[in-house]
Amino acid sequence: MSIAENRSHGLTAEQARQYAADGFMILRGVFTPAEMAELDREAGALWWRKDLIDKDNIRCRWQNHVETGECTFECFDPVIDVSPLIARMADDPRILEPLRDIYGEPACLFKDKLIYKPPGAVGYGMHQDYIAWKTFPRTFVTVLVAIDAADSQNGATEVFPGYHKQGAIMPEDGMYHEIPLEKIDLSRGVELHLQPGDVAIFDGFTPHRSAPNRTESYRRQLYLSYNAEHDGGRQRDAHYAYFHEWLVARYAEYGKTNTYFK
Ligand SMILES: O=C(O)CCC(=O)C(=O)O
Repeated sequence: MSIAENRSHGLTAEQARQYAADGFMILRGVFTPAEMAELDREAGALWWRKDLIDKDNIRCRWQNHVETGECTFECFDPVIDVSPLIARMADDPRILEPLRDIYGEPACLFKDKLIYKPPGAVGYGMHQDYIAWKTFPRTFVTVLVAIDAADSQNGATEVFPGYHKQGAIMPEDGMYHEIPLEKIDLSRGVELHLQPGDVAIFDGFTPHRSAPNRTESYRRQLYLSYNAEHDGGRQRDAHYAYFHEWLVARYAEYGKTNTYFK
């Protein structure tokens, strides 16, 4: 039976081969303009949730402005519990079927983020998403859904193909590490230039980074991450319970002890 037989959203054998070789892939036009208009409105409405956006709420991630240094809200992590629309998207066959072809078995949602990348946000240093916590799945894969177009000007995510086969590049000590740039051949970088409704998928061991957003507009993306069913099953709740404990401990190291999750 061919890989996509009887299913309308599965990968072709060539797409599956390319993903296995490179550790990332792009699927164009997965979500319709009407669906993206709805998601655009949802992300806009969430941006105004002043009851949630607070420096002490560990749901919220912040970044400095590349020119002024001003600390700006940039991400909800998690997001599906405050957005039934995004929860439905995370369960959409157009995401789950490609993942089933990558895994050879069903995918389970592990983590969900809405990244706004507002004007001036500095972006991310080189890293792999895998972090060596006892329960962190080695089959971690992220599905990025572009809400806005992403390009070099607004800091598209840049992935480095092939390295996923090496596993963890940095020590597996349960801490987050940026990867020194000399460990990566930067000429291999591929910026994920996307249009609204496009989807990119990349492996938890694929090194990636993103440059500052040097435009006056947001570069909004969903980052929905999954694990293969055999690798811990449905463990999203357990992940966030552990992640929150870990975050609270990290903040406490900097003297910040009044954190909460809402
Ligand atoms: O926003 C981006 O381009 C990268 C985000 C990222 O790497 C992450 O959240 O781990």
